[in-house]
Amino acid sequence: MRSSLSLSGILLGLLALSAVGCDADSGMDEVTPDPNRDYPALKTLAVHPVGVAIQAVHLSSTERTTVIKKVFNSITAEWEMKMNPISVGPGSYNWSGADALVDFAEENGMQVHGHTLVWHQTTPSWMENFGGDDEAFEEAVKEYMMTVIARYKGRVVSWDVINEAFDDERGELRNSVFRQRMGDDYIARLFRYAREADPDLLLFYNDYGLTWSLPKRRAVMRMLDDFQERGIPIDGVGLQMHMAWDGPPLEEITETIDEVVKRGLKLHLSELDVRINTDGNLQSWNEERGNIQKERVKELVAAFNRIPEEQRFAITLWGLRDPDTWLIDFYDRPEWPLLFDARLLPKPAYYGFVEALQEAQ
Ligand code: 9MR
Repeated sequence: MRSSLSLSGILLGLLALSAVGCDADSGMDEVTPDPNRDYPALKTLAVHPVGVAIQAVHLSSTERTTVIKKVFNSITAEWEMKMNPISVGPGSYNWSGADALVDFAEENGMQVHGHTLVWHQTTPSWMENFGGDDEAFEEAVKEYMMTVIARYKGRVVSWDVINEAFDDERGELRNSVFRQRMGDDYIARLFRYAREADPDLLLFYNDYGLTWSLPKRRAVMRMLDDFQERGIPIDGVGLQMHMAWDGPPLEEITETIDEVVKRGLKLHLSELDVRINTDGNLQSWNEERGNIQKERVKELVAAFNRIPEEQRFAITLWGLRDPDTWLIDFYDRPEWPLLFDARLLPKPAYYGFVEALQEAQ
C-alpha cells in the first residue's frame, strides 16, 4: 500500500512536471491545444464575408492556417500587397509575398481584398524621390496600378485604391507626393485608372477616424458626393475600425455607417481591432475589460448587420492572435485587441461576434 501510493505520487509528480515543462518549452507563440476544438465558425454564421489580415510568413504554421481556414472566408494582406514591398524599382516588381497570400486564398476558396494600391506611408523611395516630370510620375503610378491589378485580375475581388488621403484635424488632403505631383484631383484619376485596368473590380476608399474626426468624415463624404456627381467610379468605403473599449461611442459609428449607406455604397469594416489597454495600466489580460471588448465587438457587428445585405461587403479583423497586433509596437505596451489569444483560442470578443451574427439571423 505504502509503495503503491508513493509510486502513484511519483507518477503524478512526473505528469505535473511534464505539463509545466510543456508550457515553459513551447512558449505562448507555439502552443495550440486543439485548433479544431468545437466553436462556431464566423464564416458559417455570417451572410457577408468575414476576413482577417495576415502575412505570408503565417502560412507556414499549420496551427494558424487551420484556424484561418475554419473561421474566415476572406483575407487581406497586412503589408505585402502595398506599394513598397511590391514596387522595388521603376518597372520592377517583387510578387513573392502577395502571390503566396493570393495562392493560399484561392486554394482554400477564400476571397482576397487588395490593400492598398496607394498609401502615402508606403510609397517606395524611388517614387517619393522621382526624378522625372509630373507627367512621367503619373505614368509611373498608373503603370504600377495597371500591372498589379492585371496580375490578380479575377483573383482579387476588390482593392483599396487609396488609403488615408485626408488628415485628422481639418480633413484636408494630405500633402503626399501623389498630391504634389498629380494635383488636387489625383484621387479621382486613381479611381479611373483602377476601373480602366479591370471593369469588374470593386473599388474602395479606405480610412480611419471617420467616426471621431468630423472634418475628416465631411471631407470624405464631400469626395464621395463629388465622385457620384461626376461619374467617377467607386464601389465602397472601408472604415478601418481601430477601436477601443472606451470609444468611439456607438452613435458616432452608426452615424458614419449611415452616411456611407445612404450613398448606396458598399461598406467594409476593414481593420477591426479593439484596444483594452488605452491607459497603459494593464500588464496582463483583464477579464473585465475583455468583457467590455466583447460587447463592443457585438454592438459593431450588430450595427453592420442592420444595413441592407447588398451593402455589407465584409468585416475584416486586423490580425489573428493578440500577440500579432501592430498595436503592441505602435504604442510600445501590452495589448489584447483581437479575437484569438496567444494560444489561438477564441476570446470573449469572438463570442461577441458570434452572438451578434446569431441574433441577426
Ligand atoms: O499592421 C500593418 C503593419 O504590419 C505594417 O508594418 C504597416 C505598414 O505597412 O501597416 C500596418 O497596417 C496599417 C494599414 O495598412 C492601414 N491602416 C493602419 C494600419 C496600422 O498601421
